[in-house]
Amino acid sequence: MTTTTSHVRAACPHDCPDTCALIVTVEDGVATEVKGDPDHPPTGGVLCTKVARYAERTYHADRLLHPLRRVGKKGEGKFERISWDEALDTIAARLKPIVARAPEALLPYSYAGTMGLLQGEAMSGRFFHKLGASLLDRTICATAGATGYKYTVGGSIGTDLEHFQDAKLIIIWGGNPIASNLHFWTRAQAAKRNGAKLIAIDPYRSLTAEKCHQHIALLPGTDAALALGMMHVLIAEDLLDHDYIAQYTLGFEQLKARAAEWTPERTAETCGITVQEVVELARLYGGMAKQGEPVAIRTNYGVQRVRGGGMAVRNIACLPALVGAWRHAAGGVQLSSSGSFPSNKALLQGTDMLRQHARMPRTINMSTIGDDLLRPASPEFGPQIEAVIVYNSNPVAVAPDSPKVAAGFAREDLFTVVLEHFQTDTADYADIVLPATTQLEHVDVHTSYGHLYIMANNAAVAPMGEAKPNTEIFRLLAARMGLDDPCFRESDEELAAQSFDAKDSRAIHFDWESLKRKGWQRLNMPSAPFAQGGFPTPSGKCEFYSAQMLADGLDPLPAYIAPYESRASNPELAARYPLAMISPPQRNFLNSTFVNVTSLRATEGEPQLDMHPDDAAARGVAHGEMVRIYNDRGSFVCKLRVTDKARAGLVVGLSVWWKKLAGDGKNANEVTSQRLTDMGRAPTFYDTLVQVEKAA
Ligand SMILES: Nc1nc2c(c(=O)[nH]1)N[C@H]1C(S)=C(S)[C@@H](COP(=O)(O)OP(=O)(O)OC[C@H]3O[C@@H](n4cnc5c(=O)[nH]c(N)nc54)[C@H](O)[C@@H]3O)O[C@H]1N2
Ligand SMILES: Nc1nc2c(c(=O)[nH]1)N[C@H]1C(S)=C(S)[C@@H](COP(=O)(O)OP(=O)(O)OC[C@H]3O[C@@H](n4cnc5c(=O)[nH]c(N)nc54)[C@H](O)[C@@H]3O)O[C@H]1N2
Ligand code: SF4
Ligand SMILES: [Mo]
Repeated sequence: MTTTTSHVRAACPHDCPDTCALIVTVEDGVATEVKGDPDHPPTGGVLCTKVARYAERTYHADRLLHPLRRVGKKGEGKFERISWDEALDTIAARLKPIVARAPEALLPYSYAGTMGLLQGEAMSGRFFHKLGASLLDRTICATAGATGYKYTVGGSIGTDLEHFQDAKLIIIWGGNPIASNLHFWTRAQAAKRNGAKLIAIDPYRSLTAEKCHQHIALLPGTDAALALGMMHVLIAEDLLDHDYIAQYTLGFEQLKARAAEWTPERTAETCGITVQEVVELARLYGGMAKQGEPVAIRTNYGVQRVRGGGMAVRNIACLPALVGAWRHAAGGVQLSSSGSFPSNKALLQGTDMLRQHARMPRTINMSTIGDDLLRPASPEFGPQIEAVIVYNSNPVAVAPDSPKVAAGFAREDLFTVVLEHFQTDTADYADIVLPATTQLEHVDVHTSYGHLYIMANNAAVAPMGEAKPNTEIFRLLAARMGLDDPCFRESDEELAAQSFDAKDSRAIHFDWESLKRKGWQRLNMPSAPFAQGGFPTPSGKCEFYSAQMLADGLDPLPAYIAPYESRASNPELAARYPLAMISPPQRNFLNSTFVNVTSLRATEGEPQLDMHPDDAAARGVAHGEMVRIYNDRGSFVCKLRVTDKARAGLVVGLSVWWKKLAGDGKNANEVTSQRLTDMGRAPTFYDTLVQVEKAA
């Protein structure tokens, strides 16, 4: 019989733009249900399939409940239980001599397993900054697009999620919101019911593309060209907002000359689509805008995981200014809303402590972790990496060129600590594994990259077993390493209270005590951010021409940068590996999180590869057969699904599988490369040529 029931306000911690408000039912100290808050406008009481199962993940039989020490070979996953004291003493004993000799030989490796400001980089940032460890460039997801967007618009600010239902045209460009941005999709459907037209631009007929009025299946990595072709038509047919251009943009004359080069014919040829598709898309977009209708673009990260990914987002971000779409709250473009949040990251992360060192520590790019773990000491590189502390990330599964990543983590002389909920592919390589709490067991504060609310997460239940929050683990490690600055003694409540500046007009009246009770608070932001210009660029205008880009060694105008690996750009490689492979997220996983939750994995079945019937026929492979996907970097095996969802020449392996839960112990990152994007030093996951054959 239940004696006490409570409802705790929480926030979804996952790397998803929606940052839902959660209400957790707790009965006698056990979380029995996780629901969406019906009153939070973005959430609207609805959660995705994954987080509706959050209790199942939290109480999973495989949760790590106490510290572990490796007893088998690296990667084998054999461990024995040890006490917290022993774990912390062992770590301090290994790290102290390394840090004394060469602090940069220590590297943090983390990403957005939790997006929380506290359990993300608060105490951990202070810890590594104080020691002078290598800095980590957190590029694995969004920096190419964010950089291209910033050059053009000035910051990660765009159309407010809460207005999309009023748009009359929505272009979903390189995103699959049914899987990865559900609460945007709800609004796109409301717009559709109000008569809006939905167009998906995606090489793959995703769940979302299938439900749009029109699907333009261009070749991967060619979006920058499509945007240039649209500009060409908009200018040639005078579908422009001359007044907006004159007042609020920079460089129109130069842009005009550049766009003139991108005839619909050249664009269609580059993108692998028809001339009609190019011309009609531009006419619809510019024509509706000219009639005063709100036209919106939701662009997402799918366009920027290729060589020219930064430029692709930049070009797309120019379009609303050309047609004056920013005049409407329901017009414009959204890539991310993260730049709207005035969080005190530098304070939380102790960035100031970097000044205590003779010089700035070097920066290691998380997207090239494979090469960097295998790199010897050198004057250019600095010391060899001798110790890595991994938290909120699963690099052995998610980082590109996985054979190198695994080889790096397998180094006998590397000391690896992994803070985790589960024994992931990466944890298998750890010397010491430390059990971390989940969102139901710790406190946090969140921003969002899809909406405009500050979110509070209260702890709903006590930590499971001996698990501890990341913040607490780094406090304990700091003490063991002899770091005695007062900042290492601040509690999570104290950190949360500092997370926003209440004097900033956007976070006005921020007060942690009241946020905790209410759960969420909307930022004070205008509904149409650039209706009257005010772009946070150097010129204050939307920059078609960017002097900053020129200074950074880039083309100052919108341009097309072909993929590293495509038939057109690299015919010799394509002769051996003729198929372009992309590996976007599965609906029921979140990157590699949830792959070990049985009910969700059962829904996705097993790793599959989608291939067009013509390509399957040419290779003599049939639906349901096991196939081997390979290139010079590696190979993995999948079950083949023959379907015209993949355009001819394209194969799609939905991701990111735990390697050890796939039949052959490998996943799509066996074949992806460590080459980086044009801007933002980001990975090129969707810029990959492969060949496919029947598996032996
Ligand atoms: N269910 C679920 N939700 C997620 C995630 C997840 O793993 N699962 N991941 C979260 C994270 S970390 C992120 S960054 C976001 C990602 O969110 P999105 O950026 O929306 O990513 P995807 O859902 O992968 O959609 C990308 C789409 O881009 C398409 N695409 C691939 N290459 C190209 C290209 O060159 N051009 C164009 N136009 N399209 C292309 C793919 O086919 C895919 O349908 O989602 C978040 N939400
Ligand atoms: N082939 C291919 N590879 C990709 C992508 C792709 O589309 N295709 N997408 C890329 C993208 S967009 C991204 S963002 C990256 C994501 O890569 P990661 O950021 O590594 O994300 P996850 O795989 O979800 O791993 C997060 C881990 O953090 C753990 N975790 C969660 N909360 C906590 C916590 O509070 N404390 C601790 N200690 N651990 C916690 C989870 O258990 C999980 O194992 O993957 C990239 N890799
Ligand atoms: S993963 Fe995204 S859609 Fe699902 S509950 Fe979390 S924030 Fe909401
Ligand atoms: Mo991501």
